[in-house]
Amino acid sequence: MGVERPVLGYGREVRTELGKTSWVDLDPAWLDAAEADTILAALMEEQPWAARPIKVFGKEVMQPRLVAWCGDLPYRYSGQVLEPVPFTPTLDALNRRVSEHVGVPFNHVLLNRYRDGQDNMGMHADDERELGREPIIAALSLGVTRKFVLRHKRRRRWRKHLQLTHGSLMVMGGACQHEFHHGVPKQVSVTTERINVTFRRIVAPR
Ligand SMILES: O=C(O)CCC(=O)C(=O)O
Repeated sequence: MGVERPVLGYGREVRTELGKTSWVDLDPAWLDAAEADTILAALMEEQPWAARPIKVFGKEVMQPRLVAWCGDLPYRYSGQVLEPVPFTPTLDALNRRVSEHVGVPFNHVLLNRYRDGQDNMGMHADDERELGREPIIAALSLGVTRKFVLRHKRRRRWRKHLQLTHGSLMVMGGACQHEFHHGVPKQVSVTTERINVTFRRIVAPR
């Protein structure tokens, strides 16, 4: 089981309790703008960005965004397998820093690149068995601000909207992946790019 209450170090983050057992933390300026710019430019340049298919209700469709990843172990989600890929120096340094900050030894990094507001991520939960019972998921946002939606799985009218800004770090924990779906909706007014770097700990490879 993951660490229940990460001790975050910068003092700006805001915890939102999502009921009794789930929570989300958001530090809107975990990286300052200059550092966020540098990391964004490095990831744009270094990563082998690819469009990949996933299975949605048993049907293969292209993901409406580009992806890249690295990690020591395979990660399976939405009918695809992300095979192990060595960490680049940029992502190794970032992974160590986020792991230390959150207090979880993350070993998998998934990057999503939203080319503009048409690119999006459907509502889903990161509840794969290999992430353990109550996974802590951290996500660094770089580039244009996008809206992030959390929606209760059963009480679907219950929603929370967060604005994920350049350099922000969001952490979801507790029972969040069991009780809530999350996603990044289309925003047609957005014309520039965003990268989201998501940190996971794979504890039980299938
Ligand atoms: O881009 C985001 O903020 C969401 C990423 C996400 O939900 C995921 O990688 O599972």
